[in-house]
Formats: sequence, C-alpha cells, structure tokens
Amino acid sequence: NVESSIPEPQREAWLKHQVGGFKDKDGFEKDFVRHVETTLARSMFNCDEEAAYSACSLAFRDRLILEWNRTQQRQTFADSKRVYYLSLEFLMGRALDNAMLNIGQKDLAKAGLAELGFRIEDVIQQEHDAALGNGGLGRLAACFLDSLASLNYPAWGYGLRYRYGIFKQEIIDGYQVEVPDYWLDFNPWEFPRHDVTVDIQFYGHVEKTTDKDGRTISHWEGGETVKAIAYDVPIPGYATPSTNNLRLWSSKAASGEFDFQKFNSGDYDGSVADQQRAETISAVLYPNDNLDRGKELRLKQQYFWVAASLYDIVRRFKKSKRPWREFPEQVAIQLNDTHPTLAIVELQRILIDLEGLEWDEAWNIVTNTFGYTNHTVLPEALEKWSVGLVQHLLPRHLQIIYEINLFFLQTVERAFPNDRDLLRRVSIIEESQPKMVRMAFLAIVGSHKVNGVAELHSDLIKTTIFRDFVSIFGPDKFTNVTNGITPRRWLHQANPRLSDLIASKAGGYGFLTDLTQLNQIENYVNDKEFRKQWAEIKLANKARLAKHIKESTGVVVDPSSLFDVQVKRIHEYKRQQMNIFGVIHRYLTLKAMSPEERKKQLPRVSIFGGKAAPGYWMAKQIIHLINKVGSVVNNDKDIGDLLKVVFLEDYNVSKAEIIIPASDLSEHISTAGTEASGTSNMKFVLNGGLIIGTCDGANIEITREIGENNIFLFGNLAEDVEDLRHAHTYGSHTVDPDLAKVFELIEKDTFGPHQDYAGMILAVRDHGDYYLVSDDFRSYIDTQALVDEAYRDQEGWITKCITSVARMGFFSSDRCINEYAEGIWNIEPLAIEKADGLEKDL
Ligand code: IMP
Ligand code: B1N
Repeated sequence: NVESSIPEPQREAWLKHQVGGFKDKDGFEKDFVRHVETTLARSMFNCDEEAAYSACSLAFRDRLILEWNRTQQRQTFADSKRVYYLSLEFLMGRALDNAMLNIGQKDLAKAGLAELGFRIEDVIQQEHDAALGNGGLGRLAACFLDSLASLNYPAWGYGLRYRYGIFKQEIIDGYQVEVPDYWLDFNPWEFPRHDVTVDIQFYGHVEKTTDKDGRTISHWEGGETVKAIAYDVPIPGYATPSTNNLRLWSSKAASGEFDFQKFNSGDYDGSVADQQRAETISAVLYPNDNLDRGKELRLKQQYFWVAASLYDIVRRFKKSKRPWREFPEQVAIQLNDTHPTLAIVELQRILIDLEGLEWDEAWNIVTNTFGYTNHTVLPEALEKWSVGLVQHLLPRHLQIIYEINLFFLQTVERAFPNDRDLLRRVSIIEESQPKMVRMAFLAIVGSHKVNGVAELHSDLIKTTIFRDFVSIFGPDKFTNVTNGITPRRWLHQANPRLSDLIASKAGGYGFLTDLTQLNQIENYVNDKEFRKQWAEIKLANKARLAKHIKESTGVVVDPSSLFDVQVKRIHEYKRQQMNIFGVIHRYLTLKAMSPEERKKQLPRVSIFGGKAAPGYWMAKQIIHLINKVGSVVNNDKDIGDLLKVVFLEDYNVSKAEIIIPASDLSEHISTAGTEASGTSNMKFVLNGGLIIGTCDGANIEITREIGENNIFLFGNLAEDVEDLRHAHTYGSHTVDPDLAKVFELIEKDTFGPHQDYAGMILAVRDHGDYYLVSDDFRSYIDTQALVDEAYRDQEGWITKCITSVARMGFFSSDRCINEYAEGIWNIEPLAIEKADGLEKDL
C-alpha cells in the first residue's frame, strides 16, 4: 500500500497543485493564523502561549514535511546508498528553535510572532523536551542526525517511540523522586504512518521441512504477534533543504482491537489485557545509563524495534529490484552499542529462511552491512542475555546464534589449533550457569568494523575486553571515531550572542558548517573590544543561569563568582562523590579561616545536576548528600557568598542549553579509563568554559587540541588503575588525610544523620575504593587551588577561554560523521544540484 505511485498522465495535475511552505513574514503569519483557527480550533480570543507554540510549530512542520518528501524522492531517484542508524535512544530535546535556526527563518518568525502579539522566547519555552534517552549515548545519536542531514547524507534513524521518555526528576527533602514523563499529549513533530505497519512475531517454535532440492528449511511458527506502527520525525539539516527521517516504532495489539468475545462474556479485564500487553513494549524507556539489567521486556523492545526496522529497510531495498549481493552496496547499518545486535541475526534469518539464500552468501551480505560502535568498557554495562530467555522469546534466532558461533569457533580453531582456552574466551555463548549470549561478541563477529568513541577508549577495547578478537580478525577491523557535537545546537542555538560575536570575526557563520574556521578568532585574542564583549556575554549567560537557580531552588548566587559545574548522569565512575567531598573540604578550609583571611578568598558556586537510575542506591545517596551540603553551606553566615552549593532538578537537554554557556569551569573527573568519551566536555569548552578533568576519554584529545595550559588535568592515569586497585585489595589502604577529615565532618551528622551516606564512605574506606576517590583526592584539591589562582587573573583566564574555543574545530559531529561515512559506511553525500528539475522528473 505504500508503493502507490501516481501514473504519469495524472502527475501534471499534482504538480499544478503542489503546495509550497511560507516564504516571508506574511506567509508565516498566514499559516500561523490558519493553524490557530482550523487545526487548533481557537481564535485570537483564546490563543495563549501554548497555542502559539502549537501553531508556530505546525507552520514550520508544514515546511519541513514538504522538504522531507523532496529529500526522500531525491534519494530514491539517485538510487544512492543509504545509512541506517539504529539506536534505542534519541535524546532530541526541543525541536522548534532548532528547526527555525536550521531553516534560517528564526528572525522572520520572531518578527511575525511579535506582530501577532507573542515573544518568540516565551513561545519556544512552551515545548516539552523529547527525552527518549538517558545521557551521552542518546544525545550523540541526536547530534549525528543533525550532522547527517546538514551534510546531505541519505540517512535514516530508527528507534522506539516510547510513550514515557526518561523520568522527570523532582528533589523532595533532598531526595530524588521520579515522576513519569508523559510527553505525547500534543507533539506536532511526529507524523503517524498508520499505513506503515509491520507484524512482529514472538515466542512459538521452529519446524523444519525439506524442499525439492533436499535443502532444510526452517519455519518459525506459532507464538504471538504484535503490530509495529511507524511515526516519522523530520530532521532538518542546517542551511540545506535536506530533511531526513527519524522513524520511531510504536507497538499495538496485532488485531488493533480488544477481544470482544471476552468483553461480551463479562471478562472486561481480560478483554483489554492482550492489547495492553502489546502496548507495553514501547511504553517506557529503561532509565539505566551504563548498566544492563537483563529484563525480558527490554529484550522484547530490542527485537520489536530491530525486526520492524529491518523489514522496512529490506522492503525499500527490494523496490530497487537489485540482486541480494548488492545489498551492502545500497545499505549500511550502524549499531549504536549492542542494543540492536539482534539485527545481525534477523537479517541472516530473513536471507536464509525467507529469501532462500545459502548460509555463506547470506552471512557475507550481513557482515558487510553492519558496523558496531562500542560505548563502554564497564563490565556491568556489557549486555548478556540468558540462553533460556532467548530460546523462549526467539527460538529461531537462538538456533542461528548457535550456528554463527559454531562457524566462528571453527575458523578460530583452524587459525589457533589446540587453544581451548581461547575458544572458551571468545565464544558468543558463555558457558556459565545459566548460559549467556554475549551480545558484544556477536556484534563483533557480525560486523565488518568495530569502533570506539575516543582514542583512549578505542585503544582500551583492543587491549582489554576485545583483545582476543584483535588477534583473530586482525587490527584493521577495529578503529576509532572520536565523538563530536553539533555546533548548531550547542553553540548557535544555546549561545546565540557568542555565535554572533564569533561570526563578526570569523567572516560570517561559515564556522557552523566547518568548525575548523573557529581558528580565525585566535587572531583576536588580544583585541580589547573583542575580549570585553566576550566577558560581557559570559556574564550575561551566568546572570541568566543565576535567575534560573533562584527560581528553581530559591538560592541566590552572585554571577561574578566562579561557576563550577558538574552536570551528567550520577554514577560512581563519574565521581560526583569526589566533587562533593571536595566541596566539603573547601567548606572546612573556609570555616577554619579568620574573617580577614576569608575576605581574600575567591567566591565559588558549585552547581550539580543529573539523574540517578531509580534502582541505583549509591547514586541516590550522592544526590542526597549534595542537597544536604547545600542546605548547610548556603545558610552559614560565616560563608556568605564564598561558597554556594546548588543541585539543579531534572537536568535535561533544554536545561543544558542554559547551564553550559554559563559555566566558567566544568568537571569531567571520571576514574581514568572509565568514561569512554564524554561529550559535554566538548560542549563546555566550545562555549568558553575551562575544564578540570582526568586523563580520560575525549579529555585527552581536547588537551591535545587546545593545549595543556588551557586545561586543569589531575589524577592517576588509566595505565596505573589496575595496579592501584590491586594494591587496595592486597596491600594497605589508607584514606587521604584531608578526605578523612571530610568523612569525620559527615560522621558528626553535620549534614543530617551520617547513616544516610554510610555507603559512600564505606566504598572508599572499607571496600577497596574501586573508583580511586582517595588516590586522586589530593591531586584534585591541589588542582582546584590552581583553578582559583588562574581565575583571579581574569585577563589570563579570558585568554585561555578564547584560545580554547578557537582550537575546538575538531569536535564537530560533522567531522565525526564524515569519518564514519568514509571509513565504515562507504557512502557519499547526495549533491543537492541533482535536486534541480526534480519537479520535471516527476
Ligand atoms: P519509502 O522509501 O518507501 O519508505 O518511502 C519514503 C519516501 O520516499 C516516500 O514518502 C516518498 O516521499 C519517497 N519515495 C518513495 N518511493 C519513491 C519513488 O518511487 N519515487 C520517488 N520518491 C519515492
Ligand atoms: O556514551 C557516550 C560517551 O560519550 C560516554 O562516555 C559513555 O558513557 C556513553 C547502556 C549506555 N556508554 N554506554 C552507555 C547507555 C545506556 C545503556 O542502556 C549503556 N552510554 C555510554 C557517547 O559515546
């Protein structure tokens, strides 16, 4: 039903009536009023800001969807290779501001809205974040979509349309409370495609028959079926008409109805139970970051999404009538971590069971199609599924996994004869109790490239978790693509004044599409007027954040203080506990000073934000301690403005856009070797803030680009972590004396009953200090003192900031996407000139 092209003779009538989007302010206002009066059924007598947001979004959506259609048509005509980015998370944030800026019509909309009685800032604020992700991995996927569209790559994103995104965080009495995020009430950015549906099978059993050539054919029979419905979200490129698609799947009962028989016989609950069970699949995003819990519903989500996406990809390929062997020349599929690894098995199943290809031919197609990105080395985050669960839910897939493993182990055996331990180590099936399917190993075996997300991380996976696979496949299969961020959202949109200032010195806005052009501002590092404006912008951004802090927490902070920010998911490896221990140490130091001495100290505001996974007890303790330290310190008359501690509730993408441009110093202080890359580190520096950080993830490459003098590095190196941990366990482990004093203060119940934080202290003092908080504490505190010193020299500080921004060109997600395109996907951008005359072609 989707393949229903209008025949040639009738197309003329279509072309005659083709609509275009608005072209000027008048056109915008006309579309706006039309949407208020017809789509929303309101009028100028009841149009509030929320309605204005809706109407404005609908006017822009109309434009986008027209470009969307043209882009898809262009790609179909060009018959070019497409890339499909499979991600369980897309942390998109708000769409309206981004759409207006990418299309280049924000000024026009601003003027139009003003004439109709609205301030554009207030209208933008009405939008609810699309928060279908946890943290860095999901936001990376969103930045990639922006770059893919902006660079004119033929690309689709595929994900799940969760009814509930990441929970909203409320802080009550210093504790995190989770509130569901129901975000779909009114979402003008999605197009339901009730005609694009796929039936997805679960459970059942496998039957074998023999065809006339004596070939065994497997049939997956029985079980239950759930319907996947497509919802399309247009992704506008910046300064290009290219508008790509993010297709999100929503689950429904296959019949689409509840059971009327049961209903009629009085079984009201039973009648809707099947329907609800089906809808549960896409109901909620799992709120864990860097943690795998192995829940059946999660595996169901993964298969549901992967099967629907592959069906769609295969359908699109089949329209081209090409032979199967050309599939990898038309299709590249990137696996965002192991969450979509079943796609490898599903494609193999489609090819051998449904399309009748031989195993080897099919497997060759599969491995040439997939690429796998690893985002973590943390053992608790590496996905494994019990064989029993996979057998129950996906019986045919388990057979195929066993066969993939058998052939793989046979090739290993041939290359490394008599190494039984190697076979045990690399087997896709872990011979544990119960047996487990190791998804990362399956992803490696089924892909032609495996990449990490920063240099250190990509090196680490080759020497630790995937070491044996480097010997087996050779080093070329493993590569690095250092993460990046989109400068459109993270500079132009979040920090418009800084973007304008840069444009005034860099010869216009070219840096937004070629970030290396930022280097031109280094010529102005000593320009007095430029520096003055730079400082003014930072201060204004800090004043804006101070206002937000006041409104959301009641705490009054002075914008001239040093703003020290750590915002990210709360996790022991990210070491927010070390930060708050450091804050307590600062508090102790200030308290011990005479009033005269205190007057000489530099005022600081410590700002925290981030969500804890609901079941992560230690992370919740950390949030609680931060809040309690805040209530003590912020009300201590001796301290005044010298130290303020705030925890900002419900950190999300739109809050990040306010917080990041307002930071002087941000903290990226993970235990060396644990943070694969980090991406907020890049955002902070791009917005003229400096970093205190460990030699971890992308911090290392940031240092290389901006220079060692422009970053505050501290702590042990990744190569020493293992020895230190060994020493903790087998040698004597004494807590750093300053940290011991911090613990003493906590244990005097200064911040409420110390039992509330017992776990945090035990972890460091008695349980081996796995994250090396004590080992790094001294160096952390000393480096914070260097920060104070550097900040006192405001001129020197501004020089560091300008120089750093000028040298951040490397960290654009455009660079990153070009590297994937060339090194992994083998795809080219679609030249837009080809679009000319498209109407004639139709
Ligand atoms: P799909 O690739 O079949 O999922 O279609 C996606 C979009 O591509 C459609 O909504 C059309 O805009 C466009 N499209 C699909 N098929 C054709 C075609 O045969 N010619 C031109 N455009 C097409
Ligand atoms: O991916 C980001 C990196 O910048 C971060 O360093 C890294 O921690 C993050 C299971 C994850 N790795 N693994 C996850 C998320 C959800 C989940 O269910 C794992 N997130 C990262 C982008 O490369």
